[in-house]
Amino acid sequence: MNGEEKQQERAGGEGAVDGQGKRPEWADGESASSYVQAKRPSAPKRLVKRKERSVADYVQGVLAGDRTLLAQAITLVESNAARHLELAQQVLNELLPHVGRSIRIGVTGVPGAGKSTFIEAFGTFLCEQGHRVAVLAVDPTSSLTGGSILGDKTRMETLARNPRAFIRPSPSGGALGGVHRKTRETMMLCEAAGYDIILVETVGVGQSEFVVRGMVDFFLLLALTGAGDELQGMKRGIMELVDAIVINKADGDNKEKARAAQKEYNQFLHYLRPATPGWQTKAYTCSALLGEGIADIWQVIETFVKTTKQSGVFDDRRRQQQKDWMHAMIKEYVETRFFADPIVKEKLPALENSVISGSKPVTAAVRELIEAYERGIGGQI
Ligand SMILES: Nc1nc2c(ncn2[C@@H]2O[C@H](COP(=O)(O)OP(=O)(O)OP(=O)(O)O)[C@@H](O)[C@H]2O)c(=O)[nH]1
Ligand SMILES: [Mg+2]
Repeated sequence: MNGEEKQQERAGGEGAVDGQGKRPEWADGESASSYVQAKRPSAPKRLVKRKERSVADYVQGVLAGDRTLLAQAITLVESNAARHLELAQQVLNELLPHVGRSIRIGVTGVPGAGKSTFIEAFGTFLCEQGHRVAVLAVDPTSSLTGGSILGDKTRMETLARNPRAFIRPSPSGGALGGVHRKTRETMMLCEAAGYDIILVETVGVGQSEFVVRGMVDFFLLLALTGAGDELQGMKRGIMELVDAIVINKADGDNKEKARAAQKEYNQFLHYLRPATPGWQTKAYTCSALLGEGIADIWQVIETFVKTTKQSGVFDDRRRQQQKDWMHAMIKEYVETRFFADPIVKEKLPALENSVISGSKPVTAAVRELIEAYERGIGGQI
């Protein structure tokens, strides 16, 4: 058990459950907007026993950099219970003036690329440079498998013990949209607690890359040698999203191959539209295991931040990200409301059948359903 888990354990509260990879009872895997349905799970005993903290407790604790309170505040924003949502939003509102002053870095790559090893080496290096580092995760698989990419804290043992670092396993959020909100809000809490570098790890599958691109300043792809195969395949999409490609495991016999891959990637990148205006995405090599090339990558990121802050691209992106996040949440909310509506539930199966059998055009069926829904809402007001 590492330091953070011990602290959470001592706290004996919400924080304690997460470190063990178990779900709090009230985190029932609903999407973020399901509070709206006013489904209110009964309070679990563990929470009743301890005096509930006030908004001021959380705010003061987080601002003071108290790790136990930070962990509990994160558990609060991760909760799907309606009363926790209200409290969490009050806490976030108070902390708003203290968020945003970090560099947010996303790390993606196929399983086994060395993301955890890289974050361990990179995070430790940054701590040595005087930074405070928070490590979060967006895990598209956790809702399916019950696992967590940061469940394997053993691979980040050194960093987990570092008092300047804070590692948080991925939230059990159900739909990716829910995970998205939770990770964004966790990021805000970590910033308010004084962490000036936020590292977000994600496995490069499905939609998670887009989600992470939408919440970070700098996005890094960890790749392996054998670039040729990847270049042929669908990896092109991800290459257009990232600000750097780092070929990991450039050590031992693999060193030469890594250099060759770097060259190949660079040639290919030359023809792609860069992910960030005014910044040429390039390939680099490193050995996360030996810690080689890690300092160089930090230099690349520092140059990126300087360049994009000067050009205004850095702040533009942050503003756009806020707006996109807002729109994504509205969509999620409206969609949940729509499909939970009794009229929609009643009419949908028959309309689906008529579309499948070809007796009604899709557009007509959709209009009929939406009109019925809107009439229903009209009736309620
Ligand atoms: N030789 C060498 N091995 C490495 C390097 N980085 C990681 N590895 C090894 O590669 C394996 C996978 O590393 P992880 O850091 O767990 O990879 P990951 O991308 O986090 O994997 P998932 O969490 O499963 O997605 C481990 O056995 C590491 O020891 C490196 O720079 N050089
Ligand atoms: Mg990992």
